[in-house]
Amino acid sequence: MQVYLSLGTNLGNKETNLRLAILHIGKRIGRITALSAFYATEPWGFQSDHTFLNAALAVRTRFLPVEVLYLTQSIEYQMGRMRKSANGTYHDRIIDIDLLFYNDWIVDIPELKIPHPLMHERLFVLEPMVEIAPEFVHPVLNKTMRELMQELSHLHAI
Ligand code: PH2
Ligand code: MG
Ligand code: MG
Repeated sequence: MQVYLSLGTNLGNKETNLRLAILHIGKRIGRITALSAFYATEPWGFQSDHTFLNAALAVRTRFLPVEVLYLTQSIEYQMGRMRKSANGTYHDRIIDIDLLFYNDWIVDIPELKIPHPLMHERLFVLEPMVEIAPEFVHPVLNKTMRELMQELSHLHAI
């Protein structure tokens, strides 16, 4: 089973936060088969003085989607994340680990949506995904990461 994860942090030593999360993911979720560079990005969807560092990675895992979710939440908690985003209100955070894709599966239950419902609107997710999996096809939109990023870049240029 292959899962794509997105990482984000905008508090503390951001590079250390990403490296530590990656270490935990490798130990607890599965073998990391691809890792993007770390991208410095502006806060998206909320106001903050703290800019982000974002990355994406591919993990080979034996766990099911909900199990991966619990593991990522456990890692976030272990790393000291306090407040979670609720109903579209975002907060500064030490670490955020989001599930983007799980094979080509579609998961739609209250606690988990896969593919991540906003990923195609976020350059901070698409840019690292294009780096590690440009030809990966979004199973709902039926477009590659490269195509989704081109579409989004055009929207931003208008
Ligand atoms: N995560 C959010 C909301 N806004 N902006 C950036 N640049 N990077 C993020 O990881 C991010 C965000 C919700 O989780
Ligand atoms: Mg998030
Ligand atoms: Mg999250």
